[in-house]
Parts: sequence; C-alpha cells; structure tokens
Amino acid sequence: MIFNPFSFFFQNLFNKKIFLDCPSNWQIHFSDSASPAMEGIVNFHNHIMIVLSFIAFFVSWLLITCILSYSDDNISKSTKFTHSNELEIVWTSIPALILLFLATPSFTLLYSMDELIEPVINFKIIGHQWYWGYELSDYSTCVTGDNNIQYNCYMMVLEGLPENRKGYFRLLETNRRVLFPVKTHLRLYITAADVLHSWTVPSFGLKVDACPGRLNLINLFIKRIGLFFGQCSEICGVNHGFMPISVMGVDVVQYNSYIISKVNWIK
Ligand SMILES: [Cu+2]
Repeated sequence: MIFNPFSFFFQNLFNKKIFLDCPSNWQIHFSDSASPAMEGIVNFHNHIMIVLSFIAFFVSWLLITCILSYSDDNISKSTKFTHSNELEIVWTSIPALILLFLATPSFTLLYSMDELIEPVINFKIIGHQWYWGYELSDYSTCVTGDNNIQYNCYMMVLEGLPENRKGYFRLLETNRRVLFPVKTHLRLYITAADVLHSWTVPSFGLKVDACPGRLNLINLFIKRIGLFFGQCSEICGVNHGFMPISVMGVDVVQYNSYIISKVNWIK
C-alpha cells in the first residue's frame, strides 16, 4: 500500500488517515487490491506465475538437452524419436491438461465478476472527449425538482493544483473526486457520449469499455477506504492520456452526509 506522508489534504479531509493507491515510479507489480474482484485477479496471477515458471524451466531444460544430446554425431539416438506416436500423444495431452487445470479458476473468477447482486446505489459514468461525467439519479424520486447529482471531472493541470503541490499526483488529479461508499454494493453503468473510452481503476480490478449508445454494467464492492486512481484505457483522441479518474472510497456515514448536503429533500 502506498502511503504518502505529504498528503495532509487527504488526511484532514475527514479527519482520518486515507491511504493512496496510485502508481509509483518503476512499478511492475499490481496496485493494492481494494475489491474482491482485484483480490481474485492478483491471486490468479500468482497461481499462474508458479505454473508458468515450471513450464518455462521444463521447456528450457528440454530444449537445451535436445541441442546437447542429439546432434549429427549421434543420429542413431535421435532417430528413435522421429515420428513417434507415443511422444506426440504425450506432448499434446500434457499441455491440454495444464490448460484445463488453469481454465477452472480462470472461468470461476470471470463469472464471479459478472454476478448480479442487488445494488444499493447506481452510478452512471459517461466518457467524453476528454473528461468523465458522473450521474447519480437514485434520489430523484425523493427530492424536489430535477436534483440528479451530476458533475464532470476534468484533469487538473499543474497550474490548477494548490500552491503546495506535495501530495498531488501529476496527470492523475481531477478537479473533483468521485465519492463511492465502501462496503456497499454499487452498480456502475458506463457509457460514452462521443467515441469509445474505457473506465479503468486498477485497484478495483475494473476496466469497462464506454461505448456510445450502449450501457455497460458492472458491479463494484470497495473493501476499504482510500483514494484510487485510474485512467482512460481506450485510445479516444489527442487528450486520451489526460482524462484521469480519481475515486474516493469513503465510509457510508460520510457518503450519506455528502448526499444529504447535496440534495433538496422533500419536507
Ligand atoms: Cu481515452
């Protein structure tokens, strides 16, 4: 988990320490997982890497042994193996079995992500050239007038950041953060207004294409409080690299107080 000691702003926001999940320099590993889906992905990756190491080791050993043992000098030895049916069966069935062995956890993970769980809150996320728009219309029936919570998140350029830039992340900060409650089943509807985009937050294990004229649906369950960053992951034009996503996972109580402050409730 990446913790930025300079992030006074985030620490003070709710008078709580908030961990940061942003990419670090030369990072080669995954972001820390914040959702069951991402935990599954990381575990599956580790599982595959073990199998992969054994295969790589075995194939290299086989290759080197073949090169060293079977040369023009001892052709009598190698001719025993040419057009060998037994060998063909073995080297076809073993990889097939390995693939089967890997397919089971892979499909389990894939379908567990698609599981339909009755959501508590629905969010609509709209990709634009080049910013993300968010809509929350769950409360439209219990408020006065047209009170959908709706806002757009634009990237903050360095000039837009406060004087003391410590704790801010270049090309990842947006003018406002999306607030998601933690430990709550959320459903995200993702679409685009113009061209293809992709709403991606590595810590959640989410990467959902935003297609114009189509609503893509995904469930999200955030397990811990934090500040999560992501970027558009579908080439969408010149400013594709400048439409980041910053999501804040907050307590349900904090989230509710935010909603109460935003909405004009029917008295
Ligand atoms: Cu893009």
